[in-house]
Amino acid sequence: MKRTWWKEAVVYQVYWRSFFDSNGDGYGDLEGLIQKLDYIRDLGVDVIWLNPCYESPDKDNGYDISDYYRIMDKAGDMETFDRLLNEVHKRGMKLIMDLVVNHTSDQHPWFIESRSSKDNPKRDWYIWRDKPNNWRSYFTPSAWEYDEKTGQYYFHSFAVEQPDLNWENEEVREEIYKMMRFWLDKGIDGFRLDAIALLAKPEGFPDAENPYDIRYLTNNPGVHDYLQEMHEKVLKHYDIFTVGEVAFVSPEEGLKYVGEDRNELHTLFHFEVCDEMPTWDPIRFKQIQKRWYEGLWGKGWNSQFLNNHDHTRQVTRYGNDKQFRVESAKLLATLVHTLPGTPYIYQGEEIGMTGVKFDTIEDYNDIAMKNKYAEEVAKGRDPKEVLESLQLLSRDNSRTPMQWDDSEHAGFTTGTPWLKVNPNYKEINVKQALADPNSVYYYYKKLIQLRKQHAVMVYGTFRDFSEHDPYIYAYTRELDGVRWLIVLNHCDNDNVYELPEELASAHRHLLLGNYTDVKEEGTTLYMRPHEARIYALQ
Ligand code: TEU
Repeated sequence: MKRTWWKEAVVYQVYWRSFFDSNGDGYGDLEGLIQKLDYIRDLGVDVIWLNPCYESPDKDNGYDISDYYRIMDKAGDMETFDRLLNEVHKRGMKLIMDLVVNHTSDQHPWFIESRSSKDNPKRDWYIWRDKPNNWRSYFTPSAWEYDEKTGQYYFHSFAVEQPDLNWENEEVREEIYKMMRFWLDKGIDGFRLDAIALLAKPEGFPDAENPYDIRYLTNNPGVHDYLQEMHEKVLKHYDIFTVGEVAFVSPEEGLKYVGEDRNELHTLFHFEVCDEMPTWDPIRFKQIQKRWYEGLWGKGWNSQFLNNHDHTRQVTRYGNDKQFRVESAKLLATLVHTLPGTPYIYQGEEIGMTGVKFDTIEDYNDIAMKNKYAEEVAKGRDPKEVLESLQLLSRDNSRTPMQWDDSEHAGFTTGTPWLKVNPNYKEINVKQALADPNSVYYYYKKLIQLRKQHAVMVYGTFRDFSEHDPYIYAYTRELDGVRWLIVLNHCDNDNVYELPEELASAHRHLLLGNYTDVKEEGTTLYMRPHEARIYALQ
């Protein structure tokens, strides 16, 4: 298999508005990120993924861009961005930008022109129709919005304020490619391509049988032509790393985006876990891993992540954030860093930050959640019940400010934070984590070190030795005669793992574990709640 830096890398996602506020306005900013770069570097991170910081009315926290060539005031300015890039590079790290090209803000001058009249030259830059079909958008009951001025509807896959660009229009594509070159010529190291599987729309927009199953929004014929053109005209001319957000795909479909012979993207985020597996489902999770491994291995590269700015923090959603928070956070980290693919850390995950439950809808900010809340309450449902039903998966679970210390607002801001800090910041914060040698933070650091020292962790073949076990996940990675065994007890109780014959005779050397000692007898491993072990077998 071809060895590349981005397969070996560990990526750290910075949701800058919640990372560190340098000027007291309540929003994190690029200057704040610069001040915390040493913290990120010390963890061992190679690449930073920066959420969108372009000019934006901020209806969807920067995913509604009104000027691709400017930095939004909340984040800073272009001079600060240039300095950030330079400071990242000085520390031997790389920076990839989040880029949204499926849609813009409705305040983008292109859209303002487009909606101004039917014969405006930019009319065709967006998607206009006389009649809507029955599709829903990700965030609203209809994917179409009526525009009185010209008496037509425009299409939006997300919020009303996020009209989709018309990728069939060549001028649109050329403008986007030009803008991508602008950023790449600055020296950024790649893109995380937002909602990239949505670029192509189906001919004629036929009605869906079940409008609630929004798969129709993604993977439509033509998307690969756009990506191959983007690769040809932009991406292939730079030594960069690209990761595309590709929802609702099987490994076979996914391979079309990332196949090494396809000239499209390097890697993808598929969402079989984060979108489609609401709570921990061990057998299903194992099947997903196995299928993606078999589908991609040797042909294209996967990503590993259990949360991001759209998905509730992993220790809350997939682990135990109460009695076993520390053990569970370490177990999930072990999983993400030892399964095949490039591992992602979402800011705060490395100290075991948890999700949040605010008492009122007013305390929430997430447009997806707020729209859904309004829709359900309008149907006559009990508001309290609606709030409760939306809490676990609200995107604000992962967006609360980074917890730096136990001072007011967790040391995130001297002002009023744009979103409330999780009340548990007095116990869970960076300062505490750095002072405790057994913290989640130091465990991440060790995992990342291991990845740098042992190619088996990146390039090793994968085999599951626990397919039907609902609690224990045991698998090997193997490369050039080096064999590792990972054993995880994803459970609040003790469990026993009997080593299969094939592995039983090997000498085991413990490389990393999340308990201070190891209980085993012969070929029987006694695993405590949320215990994780990485062994080298000899
Ligand atoms: O998300 C796209 C998206 O579809 C997610 O809402 C969804 O939850 C998922 O994980 C993929 O199926 C991206 C951004 O990450 C999100 O923050 C934006 O709101 C959205 O695009 C619109 O730009």
